[in-house]
Amino acid sequence: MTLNRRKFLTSATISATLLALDHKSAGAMIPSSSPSMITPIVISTWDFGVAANQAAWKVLQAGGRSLDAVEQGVWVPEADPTNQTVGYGGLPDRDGRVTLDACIMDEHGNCGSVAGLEFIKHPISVARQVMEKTPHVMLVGDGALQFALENGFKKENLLTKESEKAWKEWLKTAKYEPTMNIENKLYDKVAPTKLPGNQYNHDTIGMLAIDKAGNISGACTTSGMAYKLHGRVGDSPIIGAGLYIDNEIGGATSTGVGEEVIRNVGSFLVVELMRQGLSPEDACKEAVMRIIRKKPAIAKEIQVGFLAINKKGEYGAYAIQKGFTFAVCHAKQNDLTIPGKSYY
Ligand code: SD4
Repeated sequence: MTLNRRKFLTSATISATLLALDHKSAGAMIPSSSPSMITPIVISTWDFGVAANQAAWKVLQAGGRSLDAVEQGVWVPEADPTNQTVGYGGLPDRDGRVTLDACIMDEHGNCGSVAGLEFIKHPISVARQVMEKTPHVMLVGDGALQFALENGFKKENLLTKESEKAWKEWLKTAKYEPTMNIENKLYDKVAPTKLPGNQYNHDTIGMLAIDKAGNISGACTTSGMAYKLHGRVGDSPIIGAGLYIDNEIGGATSTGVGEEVIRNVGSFLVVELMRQGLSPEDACKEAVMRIIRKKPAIAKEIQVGFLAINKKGEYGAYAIQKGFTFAVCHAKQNDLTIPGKSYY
């Protein structure tokens, strides 16, 4: 990808028209005369979304269901011990316990969720089983663990040496800064994925996919805020906050300081705004603006980002701070991370 094209991508809402372009001929960007639906497609938050999307793409390309695609896609960061914000290797809470939050939602409006789940590497799959095997939506803490073990999940230590070391270092001052927006402060100096993991205190993977049948599903999974109070639950496992899918309209997911996303029921809001006719990026922007308008002083200090896709496969993102990235994968593009737009 040339610089010109990258610049173009960063400054334009990515639309079906744009994606119908010939991706090999940078600079010669002639829109296709008949923009069509960009499906199948998968998009996900942050740079680690690139590898996750590739796993999801295998399912989509083979004609599989978007629900399987998003589950298998987010397995990648969940299983990665070097990723200290999702799954195995996630930074612990202030008591040194790795507690995971995840949720999943399908094209029928079915959904499942776990919060504060310990010792299970793939909370997204437990969330899926909550959806498929119980009449409930959400299981938390010990109950979620009990359910996982009863359903064949293996109990594992999720606290890696690196994350334990980072936590012990943190204990020296035990300063809890949930509002810190680290990627913004360091983004200009070094790409986020190049930072030593323990310099992050948050980053969730939210993934949205549309399959060949045109059906939309989403998944969201995280270890939440590093060094949070034990028992704290963020937006990521909460349907409507961290993730929402409406198969008639589209889907949305969020990342950043979960408390503000919950307060504004962020992902549901984005989907409803798309229902009213806003583009995915404009819907994400309006959801971000609600947070900023309600708490301008706090908003300056925190990061919240939304990512959305509509039924046509058009997508967009918007964040309070710069530094938010997302990854896109479809038939013509499979490894690009595009900086999302931001308010500041
Ligand atoms: C939370 N939203 O627990 C999650 C953390 C995170 O990007 O996203 N980070 O509040």
